[in-house]
Amino acid sequence: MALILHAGSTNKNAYKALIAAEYSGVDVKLVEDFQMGVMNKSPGFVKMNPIGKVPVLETPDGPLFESNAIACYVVRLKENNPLLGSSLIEYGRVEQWIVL
Ligand SMILES: N[C@@H](CCC(=O)N[C@@H](CS)C(=O)NCC(=O)O)C(=O)O
Repeated sequence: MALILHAGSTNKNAYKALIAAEYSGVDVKLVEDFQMGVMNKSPGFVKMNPIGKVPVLETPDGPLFESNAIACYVVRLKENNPLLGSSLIEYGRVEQWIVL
């Protein structure tokens, strides 16, 4: 079953998770008919992210916010995912691009 990502379809921060998902073979879908400034301010959304910002990913273990954290979570869902690197220098290089 797909993990649901809360954000609009043109949100650049949501693209990080969607691209990571595509490269990792993980099923992530944007929530339908997202309306910025409306849905992300609803009580249900604020329970998922108290600062009311997108993206937020619904996971089986609860919601996750911050796009970099979401992208890393998605990548780690695939065992031995080469996107994570396989040596200290590769881990560092992955990290350096994530925090930019
Ligand atoms: N550092 C956050 C930034 C989140 C963020 O600023 N999202 C904007 C849209 S790109 C937002 O939800 N703005 C709505 C608001 O501030 O009310 C991330 O990478 O997820």
